[in-house]
Amino acid sequence: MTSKCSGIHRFPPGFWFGAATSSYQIEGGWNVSDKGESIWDRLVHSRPEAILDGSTGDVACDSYHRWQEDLQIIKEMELDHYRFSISWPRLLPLGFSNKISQDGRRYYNSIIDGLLARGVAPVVTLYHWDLPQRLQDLGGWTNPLIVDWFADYARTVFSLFADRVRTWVTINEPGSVCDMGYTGVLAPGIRDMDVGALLCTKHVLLAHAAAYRVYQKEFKTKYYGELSIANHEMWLEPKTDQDVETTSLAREYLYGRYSHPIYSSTGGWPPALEKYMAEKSKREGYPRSRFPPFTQDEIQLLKGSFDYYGLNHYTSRIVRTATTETRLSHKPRDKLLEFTSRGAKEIGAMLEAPAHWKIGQSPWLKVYPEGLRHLLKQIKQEYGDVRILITENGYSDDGHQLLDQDRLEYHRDYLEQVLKSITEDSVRVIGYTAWSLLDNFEWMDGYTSRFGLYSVDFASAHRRRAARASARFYAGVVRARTLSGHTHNATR
Ligand code: PNW
Repeated sequence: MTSKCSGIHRFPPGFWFGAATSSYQIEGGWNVSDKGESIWDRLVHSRPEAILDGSTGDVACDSYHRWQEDLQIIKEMELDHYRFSISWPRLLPLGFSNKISQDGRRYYNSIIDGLLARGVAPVVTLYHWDLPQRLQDLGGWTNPLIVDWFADYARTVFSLFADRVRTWVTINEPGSVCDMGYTGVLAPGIRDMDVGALLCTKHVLLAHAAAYRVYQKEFKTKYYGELSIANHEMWLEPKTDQDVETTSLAREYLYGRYSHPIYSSTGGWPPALEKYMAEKSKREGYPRSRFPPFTQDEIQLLKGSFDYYGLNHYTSRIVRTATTETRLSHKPRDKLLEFTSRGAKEIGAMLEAPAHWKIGQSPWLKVYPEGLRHLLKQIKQEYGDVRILITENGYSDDGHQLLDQDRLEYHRDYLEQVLKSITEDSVRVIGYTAWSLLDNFEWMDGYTSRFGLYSVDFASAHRRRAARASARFYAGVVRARTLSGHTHNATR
């Protein structure tokens, strides 16, 4: 390392370091007390073959019972914030806000109070993919009424917890919810990319905006909290000059759909994509665009519905324009590629990763730290000088090692890019959230891919947690507020 003692390597005062989890992935306690069934409970129980190791989140890290151990490790790392999510069916067993579970309420109160007692700020996500099954049976995110249902749920959450929670994420990765939920990859596992996913896109965004407006009208003047949505964004780079236009359409398709309506000064769908989809739908013989337009009122409702920019980032891709042959011959090798290759069919883009990029245990996780800096810069260029909170960033391995040098390096190298973007590009990154605090149920990968700074022994009844080298490294960064001057090596 060079310039060890210079201020260049120091994170700005007030920068937040945290770690994240989500309810279904860690809690377990899937049917305790009066908890309702979620779409993930339904999926893992009815289609065990959909999960790589046939496992479930029935017990997971058992954080429903062991939340105090989670608080303990958060304390050990001296984190500034902890991002976790509320399980909608745990708090509202019927899906609707006519019945609040006292047990669910007690559970989340304990976590929030426990965090505050330890000087840790709670960052609370309202929806991290565990929709009440009852609402799914009524059409889930494809039913426009879910906008009201979500707003009601949000109001309930705010009225219970907003006196102590200042930072909120409405929806985790709307793109994953809709595009992976409706290619059959994630729950509800419905395959309707052409229409279902795009209906979901519209409603999930309006639901976010409705929750944002509920807070703004009914809670903001009392509590001054901040809300946003957490988008998953890859850095996409054109392969050649000829691929610039395709790359920009791919960006609009993969994540501009979820950011342009909220963060742009004009609002509404990304214009090129809206035009492309309208023309394509027409060619396909649809009487109206498969990509449902917004009304003027909806555009206004969504525009500016944020207090910071929530960003989940893991990986990057090189984009080239698809030829007819590549589209037909392309065989997806993993779930994410399956989704992006469908995206490729929709917009004619092929996503690739150079062979020399390191790959995590999750086949989609190709490591390119510089991509994060490019992406942050682009967000600033597109949407102005917005404050950005990195709500997720992390690396998977098979979990066998406590000396997890690869994960340590991933966090170190991505954090270094964050620092560069703050100091050299003047991007206002206000915090970094490592995914994940501890190993957990990694959706379709079950327990075969591990993202934890802490390992969890899923074979032990106690679900024993143990610090990995990456956790000690991260704790060192949090303490020193710099990347230099402490150990970068897992062997110690
Ligand atoms: C996130 N991609 O999902 C989720 O928010 C977490 O629940 C999950 O455990 C974590 O990442 C690791 O997978 C992702 O398309 C969804 O590259 C999609 C992508 C990456 C992460």
